[in-house]
Amino acid sequence: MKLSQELLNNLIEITSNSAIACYPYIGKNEKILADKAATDVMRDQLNKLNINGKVVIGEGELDEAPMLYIGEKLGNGEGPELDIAVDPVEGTNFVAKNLPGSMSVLAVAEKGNLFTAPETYMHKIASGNHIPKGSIDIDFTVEKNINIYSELTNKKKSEITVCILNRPRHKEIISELQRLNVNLKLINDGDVSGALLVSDRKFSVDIFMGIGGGPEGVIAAAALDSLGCNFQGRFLFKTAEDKNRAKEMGIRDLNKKYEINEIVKGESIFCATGITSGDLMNGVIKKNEKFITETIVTHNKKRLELIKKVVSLT
Ligand code: VTB
Repeated sequence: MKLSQELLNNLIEITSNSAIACYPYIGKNEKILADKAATDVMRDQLNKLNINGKVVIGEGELDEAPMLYIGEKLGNGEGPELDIAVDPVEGTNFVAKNLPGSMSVLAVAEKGNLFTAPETYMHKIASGNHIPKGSIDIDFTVEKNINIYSELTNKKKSEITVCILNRPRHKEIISELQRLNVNLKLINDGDVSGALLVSDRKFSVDIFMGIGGGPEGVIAAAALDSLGCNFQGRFLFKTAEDKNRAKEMGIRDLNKKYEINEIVKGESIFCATGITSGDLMNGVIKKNEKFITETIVTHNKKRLELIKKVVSLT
């Protein structure tokens, strides 16, 4: 394997520590401070690794520092060349308001294998690995996709659940799903987790759809790829600035529908540690002088693994 077990262990350590760095900010209504605490730890620890990494999915551009920005070099420059996607706090509102589902996330692939995405919206659709590739399509109507899913799984429409961000822009999709008598799982933020809920039937989510962050789409695709799940995305570039930025990043066809294997290629590692407890894993727990973290990990064609770590306070 090209991405080593040592790298995987290091990434688990890093997202655990960046989640722990957020712990004091849970419920403090200070999302910027929470994000900064996690970002500082993530950057600092990534820079100590024997890697020659570059951020391909980050938060903004250089002038928006101190965030980990697109193009930032990470590592001591002495190891493998890697593309790195960072989301030190996915769900900053959840941390600030002490709500379920925030996590600290990293995804890594070999250089050139992870899509460099600008910070813009993405229209996404995801389904589990029990659905044959190419069956459900972002360009089909909601009704057509639900009918296909229903036929493939022998589920009645009333037994199907769709996860979607609760946003005014989804008014029509949500009404259509209601008309079809499909169950909704309406999430307020955190659409990386939302997309991952299709990966295992125990989460009771059949399809994830709708418009969310583009970077979050790429990160979710990295995990879904390892799990053999389906994902398609199309960036939505609205302003002239967005469009120019996309062109600068090498995106020629601004309306292109991306298949999962165009977003993430080859081997990849996805690593997410819970900050506040959610559907996927528990959040950081402080017990005596120790922190207990839960991290979900995918590495190449391995199943979603849940790793518990105990970190002593120093
Ligand atoms: C989602 C969600 C993120 O942004 O991508 C969302 O996963 C999309 O943007 O947690 P809007 O909030 O503008 O709809 C977040 O909520 C925050 O980055």
